[in-house]
Amino acid sequence: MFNLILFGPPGSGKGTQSEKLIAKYNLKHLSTGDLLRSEIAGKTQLGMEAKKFMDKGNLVPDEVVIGMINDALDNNPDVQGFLFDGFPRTARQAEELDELLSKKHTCIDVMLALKVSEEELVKRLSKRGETSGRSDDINESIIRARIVEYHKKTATVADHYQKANKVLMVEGEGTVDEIFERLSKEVDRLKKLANC
Ligand code: B4P
Repeated sequence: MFNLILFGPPGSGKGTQSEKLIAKYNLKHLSTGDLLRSEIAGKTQLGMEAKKFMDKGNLVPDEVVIGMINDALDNNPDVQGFLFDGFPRTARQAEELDELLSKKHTCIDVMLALKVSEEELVKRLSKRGETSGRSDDINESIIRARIVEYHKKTATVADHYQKANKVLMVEGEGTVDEIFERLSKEVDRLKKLANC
């Protein structure tokens, strides 16, 4: 298996680049943001609970997202690898993910971390908010709250994988194709090493 985490602040291009990476490398895409939005669309109890946090730009409680990832791993036993997008987002989520993968005799091969300036993040998300209908993109104060939440709780997740020497920083500004090329170059190199 080849398992990768695409990491970065809100608006850094995780969702955008994930779509291209899963197609090229035949990976199963696990986006906790997408999973949560589909629960909201289905008006499930989990979705209604999660919405309260998401609408304020806060993270959803760990138990909820860890449970979703656990189910997704169990439901996809025969894939060539996973691309985790927007997960893990807290130190606890990272520890739980390592444990879940180790039970399946695999691990994270690499964390590719997109580097983007705060002004560019706000610009991209505000632009998306004009058309996406996403309640967390509609005003700048919620977008900034998500960035604060990232610095408070999520940035530390990179330290967790840094200890195992698994983090690679990638410049996340430029055109979508330029960034995809940078990411692909790293994946091509790392796939040959296949750690897990
Ligand atoms: P996510 O769905 O993960 O949303 P996101 O952080 O905004 O990133 P996304 O992937 O959607 O955007 P992208 O950067 O691709 O999370 C939403 C919420 O769900 C969180 O705030 C939280 O409440 C909750 N949540 C999710 N996972 C959780 C977890 N594990 N634990 C707790 N809570 C969780 O793109 C942004 C925009 O930039 C797009 O419009 C795109 O077109 C544009 N763009 C991309 N690349 C560009 C480029 N190179 N140039 C210009 N624009 C670009």
